[in-house]
Amino acid sequence: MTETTPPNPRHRLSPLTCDAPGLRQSIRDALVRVVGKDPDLATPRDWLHAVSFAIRERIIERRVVTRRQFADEDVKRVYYLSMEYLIGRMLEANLRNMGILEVTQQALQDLGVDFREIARLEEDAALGNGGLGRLAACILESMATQGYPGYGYGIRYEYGMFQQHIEHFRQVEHPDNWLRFGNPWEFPRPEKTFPVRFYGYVVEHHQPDGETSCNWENGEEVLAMAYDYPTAGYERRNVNNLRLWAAKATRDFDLRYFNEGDYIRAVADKNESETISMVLYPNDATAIGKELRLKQEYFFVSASLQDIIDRHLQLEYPIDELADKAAIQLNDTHPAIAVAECMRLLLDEHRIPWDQAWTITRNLFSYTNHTLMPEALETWPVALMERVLPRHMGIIYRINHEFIEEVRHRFPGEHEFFRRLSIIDEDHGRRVRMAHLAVIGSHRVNGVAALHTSLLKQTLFADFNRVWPERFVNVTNGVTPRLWMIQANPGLTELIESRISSDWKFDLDRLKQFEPYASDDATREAFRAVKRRNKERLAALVHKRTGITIRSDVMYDVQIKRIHEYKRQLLKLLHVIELYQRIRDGEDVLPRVVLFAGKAAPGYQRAKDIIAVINEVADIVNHDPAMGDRLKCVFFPNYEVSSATIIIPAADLSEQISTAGFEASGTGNMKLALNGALTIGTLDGANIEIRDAVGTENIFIFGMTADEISAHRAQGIPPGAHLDSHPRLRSMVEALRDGFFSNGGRHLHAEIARYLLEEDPFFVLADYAAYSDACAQADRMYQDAEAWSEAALLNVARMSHFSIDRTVREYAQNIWNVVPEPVLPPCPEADTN
Ligand code: C3B
Repeated sequence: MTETTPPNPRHRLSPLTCDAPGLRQSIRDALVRVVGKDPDLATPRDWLHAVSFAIRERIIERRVVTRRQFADEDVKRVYYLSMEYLIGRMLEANLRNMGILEVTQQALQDLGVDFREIARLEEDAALGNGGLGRLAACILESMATQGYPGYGYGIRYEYGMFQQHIEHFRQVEHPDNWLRFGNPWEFPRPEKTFPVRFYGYVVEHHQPDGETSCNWENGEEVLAMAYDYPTAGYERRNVNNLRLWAAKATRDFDLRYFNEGDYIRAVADKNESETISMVLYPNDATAIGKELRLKQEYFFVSASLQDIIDRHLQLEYPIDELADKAAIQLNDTHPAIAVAECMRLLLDEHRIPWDQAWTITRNLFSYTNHTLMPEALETWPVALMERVLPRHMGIIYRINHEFIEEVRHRFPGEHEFFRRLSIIDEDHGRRVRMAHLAVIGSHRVNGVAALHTSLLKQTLFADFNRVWPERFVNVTNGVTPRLWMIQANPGLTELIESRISSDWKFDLDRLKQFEPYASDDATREAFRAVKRRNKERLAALVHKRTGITIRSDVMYDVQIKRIHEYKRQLLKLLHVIELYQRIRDGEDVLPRVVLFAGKAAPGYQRAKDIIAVINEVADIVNHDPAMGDRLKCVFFPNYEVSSATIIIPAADLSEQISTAGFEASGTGNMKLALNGALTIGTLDGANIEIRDAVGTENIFIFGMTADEISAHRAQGIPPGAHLDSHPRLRSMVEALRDGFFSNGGRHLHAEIARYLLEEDPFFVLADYAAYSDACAQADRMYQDAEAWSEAALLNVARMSHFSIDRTVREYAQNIWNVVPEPVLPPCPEADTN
């Protein structure tokens, strides 16, 4: 059936029941008929798969209804192109959003199965590195919840983000073979398969009308096969789709080699094509520059665009109306080649003239930038691009030529300006600047927090901002309250629910009604009880993962994010050393647990060294009887979405201490504040907007601003000059340097001390005194439990701006020009007639 065919009455769905007996039956059936197990012999994982299959049947039903509704109503669709989706576990999220969590737990209990026990067995879908990938997952969930016709496109990596083990204090990477037990949440779509070409050459044909048409010939073809992951909106029947592409060889074996008797080579070749979707690159802040990475990018972009255009044509829309019926968002520069691929498809496959194709393309695309760090911006050598994607290189040259002509006309004589704007960087051995292609090919470009967008306009894209000031807009990030509050923190959810009506779950603005309860004694006490239970839950997990025992009646101070110099885990570690020394000196120090978690890119040696030093310091601190349980330092291994949902609700203090001007937004900062942790942070990224929302008295802001950092850098003060800014900073750094905390890694500690004293590119020492003061201020407030609880509750109540639903609405209104489709009422049982 094509998308336009009216529903055939014979194809009427008779929806499955969602009551306990119906679910029980489905789960038992799935166990036998799909998993293939006798219930008497079933393992917990068999039950996990059985319940997942039973739920997926119900999700896909709603997907069919949603798809039909979109087809009938002639909607404009949004396509989100992202190399990363950091989804986490799917069972509980799907059950909750479908509104059938409790009833399913009941059904399992009737079958003698413990939901918690089996849910824990599910592997996280970790197809992303960090903030950027998690944002993509939150956006998909919000589009479904709010009823936007949104489609995600990405890569079905065979291996996701590596698993981090800590061995002898160091990070060791293990492959994340997340699909090894099979994946009940995906629907393979072998019929949705598109060819994707690499290499080869371009043949030009001169047409009688003077135009030139091009054929891209020869080279290698790989097939992109679709796997669909339905994404349920919260208590809505809308189910959207995430389509991930896997690479398949075009033919199973190369017959040539077969005939030559070289069986092994034939099979090896097939495997080589399939490496394209094999593994996620585990880098979040540096461009990788490998040919395979470029192939991954083009692979998923080409398949997605072919699919988008196919759907458009199947719906019988004219090709020149593509940008009226679709909006495509580029999540960072990774999919920027889409601009050239869209042109190629329109020009070569659909025979649209250049100018018209260019107008369509620009109206279709918009681009989100997620970082100002120059090393994260992708550029490809022209020679590599010419070899791998010869047709695209030709298209990029022409886009660039026409663009430079346009600016030459508007800004005559400014040759230096043209050189800086050009897509081709002539200064570093001729490279293609993908960010420039993305800006030129988009009608809107956004940063992800107010400060970030304004810095983008002043620095990275200052020249483009002169050409097209209206093109640059801000859309501050957000987080989904469904995962980061309702699922992660049932205790706090229940407390809020007992005070205000439940519509805040869809409309976080309503959370403001909770504000008056911040000054209510009973609510504060209840809040502390919830925190305490969340800490006990985390303490149990910490013990299980690390063997370290932590108290649950002390301050939990957490820094959880990728390990990076600019995020300044070393600043927090110095504070741990300060506390350690003060306790040893007999001072009375507020008891606390400091918890770090985060992965380092495997090739990023400094970040890996930082992990090792944290672990060694922690080992000394945790084993020193002089600490008397007043200080514990934990490095929580293998930080992932599922562990974040346990750590975040237990936190009191949220460390957001990046060097100002470097963190584009941050989203962990939002999750922690929403769960009633107070932020200690710099004026960086979204911290600024969080401060404005929660009030300066409910957050601890310290350190140099982005402007002050620039000025400070210009002064060129040696970092060692800051040692006297704080009474003990010198002895702390010297203790590190002299190997006081080292456990075989003495050289490493000396090197970290040297790095701080001589290089300190992210101003750890320069900001230390201010940071230590801010920590002391937080400690004083924490000692007044009532004052602290009030501030924490005000944080919760004032986080409405940071709902991903607000973010998605801003994209929809200001960038995509799409409207939500009226969502059917949230009542699954009504389907059962
Ligand atoms: C991150 C940024 O580092 C964060 O500040 C930001 O909140 C998120 O993106 C989401 O916008 N980021 C990332 O995770 N990976 C990149 N390659 C670039 C930015």
